[in-house]
Amino acid sequence: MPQAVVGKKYGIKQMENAIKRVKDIEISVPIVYGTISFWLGKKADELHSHKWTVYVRSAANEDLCVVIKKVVFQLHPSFNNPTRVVEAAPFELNESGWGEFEIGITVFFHGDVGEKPLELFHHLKLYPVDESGPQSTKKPVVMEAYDEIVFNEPPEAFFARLRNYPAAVVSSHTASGTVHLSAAVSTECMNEKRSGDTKDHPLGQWFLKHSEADELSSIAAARQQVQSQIMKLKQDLDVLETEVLQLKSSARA
Ligand code: SLL
Repeated sequence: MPQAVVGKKYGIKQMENAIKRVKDIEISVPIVYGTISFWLGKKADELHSHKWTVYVRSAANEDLCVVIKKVVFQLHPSFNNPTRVVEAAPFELNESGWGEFEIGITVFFHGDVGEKPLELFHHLKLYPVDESGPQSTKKPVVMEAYDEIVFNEPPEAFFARLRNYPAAVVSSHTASGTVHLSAAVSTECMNEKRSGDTKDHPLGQWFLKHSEADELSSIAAARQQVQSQIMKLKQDLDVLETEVLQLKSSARA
């Protein structure tokens, strides 16, 4: 295999040419990334009002280690060693702190995936959006985002490893349309002691559902809310315009 020389255009090109890709195949890996944070209540001190977990998980809670080699979480500079590297699934990090900030999440794939690292950002939320109610130590604040990592025309070696992997949806685009190929359970990526899946995760009860139907209904609800706000603003505007007219006519009188 030709040697790739990083930074030299020619070397990289050679390397790319050496990878054989599977035509008409797309692999999609649905993922969820986010944070779950608990208020510490009586145990809180000035620097640690909340404990929280940031994670990247499979939307189906399967083990992601077949695809992901490591995840780097970039924390706020006020933390000790703010660059945290997690090299095994589940890709998550537990911390405690006092403030909200943007967490950088860099997902590195295995070499045979043939893709550059994926950069994600997630806003750590400690306080509920509706801050009127009392904080609770039992009910956490959960913020999650759903996404799909899509590998188009994957390298052959990666495809061979992944085609029976339950967290991946393999589609074949042919002239007759898109076919979802069946997925069987793979034990390829179990580490000796435990699986890296998140099916029995201690925080599992707080994980959100991210089906397409859920997404659509929350979009519909948000749209309705915006519509009713627009209506209210229009009514307010009407009232103000009437007042302006009245003031103008009384000024003329
Ligand atoms: C804010 N801009 O002012 C944000 C910064 C930083 C939070 C939040 C550190 C904890 C530790 C920590 O929670 N930093 O030192 O262990 O709200």
